[in-house]
Amino acid sequence: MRTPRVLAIHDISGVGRCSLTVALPVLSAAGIECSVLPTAVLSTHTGEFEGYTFRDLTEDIMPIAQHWADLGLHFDAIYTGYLGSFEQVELVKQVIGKLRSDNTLIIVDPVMADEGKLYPGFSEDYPAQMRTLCALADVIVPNLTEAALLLDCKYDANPDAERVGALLRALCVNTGATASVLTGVSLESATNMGAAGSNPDGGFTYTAGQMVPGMYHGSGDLFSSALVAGLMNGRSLEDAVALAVHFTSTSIKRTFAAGTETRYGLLFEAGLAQFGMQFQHSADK
Ligand code: PXL
Repeated sequence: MRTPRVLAIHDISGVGRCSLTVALPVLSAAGIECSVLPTAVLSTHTGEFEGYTFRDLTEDIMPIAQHWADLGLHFDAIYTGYLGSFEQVELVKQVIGKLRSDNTLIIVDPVMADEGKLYPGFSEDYPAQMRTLCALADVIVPNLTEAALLLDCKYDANPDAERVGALLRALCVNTGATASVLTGVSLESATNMGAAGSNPDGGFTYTAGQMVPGMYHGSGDLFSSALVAGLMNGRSLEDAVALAVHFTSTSIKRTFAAGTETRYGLLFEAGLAQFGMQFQHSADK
């Protein structure tokens, strides 16, 4: 059995459990080789921290990708997340063009905003630039804020099922992505929170976990990384959304119960072995 290889293109924030410090352990636990292209090195993520350092690695992006192209490496998926700048989005599009082959799955998490606001450091024209990266994707994974920015429509924090369906369809039509997954969606009842994934027939599927009060940094990255883990293990989009909701939701509950500062991220480590177990190949059991 060949180990699938995923290229994760994100920043690495040393502390705070997001981007590559989440993608690496989650994909490895799921039996996937996670190659990394770090776009920047930060001391912490940019949410709720002040005085963080930021080392931009823009100049290294193309030489790194070129080396891999020269080595003739094959990537089964390319998974992008937080990108430091407008220019980096452009470069990542070129990297995808250089390294993708016919059967490389492209997953774009258009990390740029939450709770109705762009993250610090992103300009108003960044969403339009991110839309051009989404056009290359098989699957995009925006939260509700990012969806509104990609569609240039009003942010609705609590859309009903009809609106969620319309957003998912519009995300595919307007960006050119093949499928879309919307995170931070609460349907069914005010006490649940989950994600919805588009169906090729225009409908969608929805999975939810228990709603926990508070805003949890890195939950989008944990969700997307788990989604990629599911897809690379041959799960359908619906099943991958469900397992990613489950893993994220249990991690949020554990973090809430521990009462740790949410800016330090989700306590996902204690659930990682169990998460990986669902993907164990019968030969390894
Ligand atoms: O979790 C997304 C993320 C990733 N990387 C950096 C961030 C954020 C969100 O704030 O600041 C550097």
